[in-house]
Amino acid sequence: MNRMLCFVLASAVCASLAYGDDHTRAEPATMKPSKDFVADYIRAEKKGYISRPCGFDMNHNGIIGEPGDRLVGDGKTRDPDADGVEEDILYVDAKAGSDEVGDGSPAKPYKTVQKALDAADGPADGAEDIICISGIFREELAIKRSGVAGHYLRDNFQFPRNPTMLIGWDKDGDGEYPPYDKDDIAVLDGNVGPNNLAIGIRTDGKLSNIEIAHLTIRNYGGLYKEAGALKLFHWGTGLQSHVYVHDVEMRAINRAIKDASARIVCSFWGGPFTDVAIVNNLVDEYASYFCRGAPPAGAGRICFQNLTLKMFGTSGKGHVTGWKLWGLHNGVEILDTIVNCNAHAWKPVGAVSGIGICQGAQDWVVRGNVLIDVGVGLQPHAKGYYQGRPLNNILIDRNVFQSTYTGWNGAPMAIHVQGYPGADANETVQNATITNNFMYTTVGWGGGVRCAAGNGGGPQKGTIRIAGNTICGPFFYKSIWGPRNGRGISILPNASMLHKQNDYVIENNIIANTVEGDKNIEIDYAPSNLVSRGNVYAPGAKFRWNETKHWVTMSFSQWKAVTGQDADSKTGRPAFVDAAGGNFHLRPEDIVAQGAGVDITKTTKTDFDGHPRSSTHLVAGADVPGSKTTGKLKGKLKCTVHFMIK
Ligand SMILES: [Ca+2]
Ligand SMILES: [Ca+2]
Ligand SMILES: [Ca+2]
Ligand SMILES: [Ca+2]
Repeated sequence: MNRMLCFVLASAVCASLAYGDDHTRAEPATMKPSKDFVADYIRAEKKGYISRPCGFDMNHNGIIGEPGDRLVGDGKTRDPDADGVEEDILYVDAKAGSDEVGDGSPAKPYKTVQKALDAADGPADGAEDIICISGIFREELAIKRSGVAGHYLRDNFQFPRNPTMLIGWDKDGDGEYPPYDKDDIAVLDGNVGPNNLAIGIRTDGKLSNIEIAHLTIRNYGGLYKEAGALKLFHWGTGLQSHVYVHDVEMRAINRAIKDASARIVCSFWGGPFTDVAIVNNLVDEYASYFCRGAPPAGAGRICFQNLTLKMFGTSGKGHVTGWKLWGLHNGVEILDTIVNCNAHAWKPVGAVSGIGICQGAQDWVVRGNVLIDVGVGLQPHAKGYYQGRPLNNILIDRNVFQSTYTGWNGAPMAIHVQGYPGADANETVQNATITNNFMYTTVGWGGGVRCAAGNGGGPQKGTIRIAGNTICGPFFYKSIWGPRNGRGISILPNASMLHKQNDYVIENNIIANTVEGDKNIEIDYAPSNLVSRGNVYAPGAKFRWNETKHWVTMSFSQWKAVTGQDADSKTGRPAFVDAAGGNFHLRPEDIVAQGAGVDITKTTKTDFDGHPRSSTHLVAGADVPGSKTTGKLKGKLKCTVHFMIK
């Protein structure tokens, strides 16, 4: 267990010292968003968890919730996937069931879920086991049987075809499942029973082809290690695969815990495992970690999509994290998900981080998410946990970062690319691409994008690209010396770093501070291969370049002269739809960002909305107005996974 490793990632508190001593500036007046763009966007674009009557696709045709998909666990249908094989369906009723005289039929259900899980006979008979539960249960469950091997493709992702299922019982037979159907109840409640881990796979080790759906898991997370809602992976030989969790509401998990690192809502300890889909689930007011672990070599094809995470800490103590994953896995996607620090509800907050992509991880896509008062951190080194390879091929695309919490004692950042002077050349971030994001704050960015990439062991490889983003101020943070100027983009590796990252591309961004003196770009050395072009900066924007004194800044014209960059960049204030409300789409009449920029279609094919970018109709910033042909997710929830092939 990597328990010493409690690094605060992108959002919070530890950066003020590293930033050095800026000159003091006035703290900006706190503004409220004039209109809640983020809330509208979440609804319109179907971000996060959406409670729905049926999340099953039993006939594997890629369409969820059709009439034929709603027969599983209805108390009648024997072959709910219509494949000609009658499944082993076992029913459990917390009130009317009996473990003594029950037989698992709908007329004579068991009383406990574990009784049904123990009675399931496994995949050898060719019929998968489906456990349907009704009532409130006070159990810690151990799934003991794999499903029948096999998968089908939906949106290019492998889902289990005939899994062992643990699902809510549609007892009223209306084709609507809990928790959406309030007439049906399927709740695992740790508050009135054993409360460490709700569902584990413990007895038989590594199991594959598992589906858990349409349940509520609440009030778990007790005194022992590996407390939480789900621990579905195990160490050992062989590959575990095809685990699918959807339409599960996880509420108040790990709330009483101060020692965070072994308390994980959805544990990713174990491995290797592949083809894991955690899709359309609610994780409401949790503490400690949502997802933590070190998926090793051979692990990958892991998709998180349409989750809503809302944090709730432990009285300002300990730390709360969305994801922290490291190890030699390849291929994780986090899509269309809301990560909400929920800071206003539990202040004073302790240490908080959103998405931590850590040492050894490669081929990640973080796309289309909404991150509220949390950020994304790339942490390639942790002392004592050497992985022997860099963070590589990390794409952070089309996300909304919103920061409105004033309580941080440091420098809020949307994206933090970290680097360590003591790390070797493998413990670094090589290729990372940051595109099409809205970074919006009412209270200040220490750095919208902060980069400290480099290492101490050898020449730094890779390129960090920051292209087509809209980063808006105020740029401001509180240090121990008082309020300071922040930055839109800062490249500030530790001064003692022997091999700093020299390859940066900064293209087509809108960087818009609101207070004169705030810095649009700050770089305290002279990267030998900086490309900066096609950007739109705020009028009066300040810059810093190759200067050890943090308070020394320069004008845009001075910056162009000393860097030799940004000849085709400009200053101006683009016409946003509603900047005060966080909506950084461009108005059609904008003439500042439209027509500015360079061709970035080799870096990114779309804009913030997934609309195509043109190589000739150039626009700076994340939004290309008037471009509306493809790319939006409408209607059904999809798992649109597109892993980069190495
Ligand atoms: Ca279907
Ligand atoms: Ca069947
Ligand atoms: Ca069976
Ligand atoms: Ca129902």
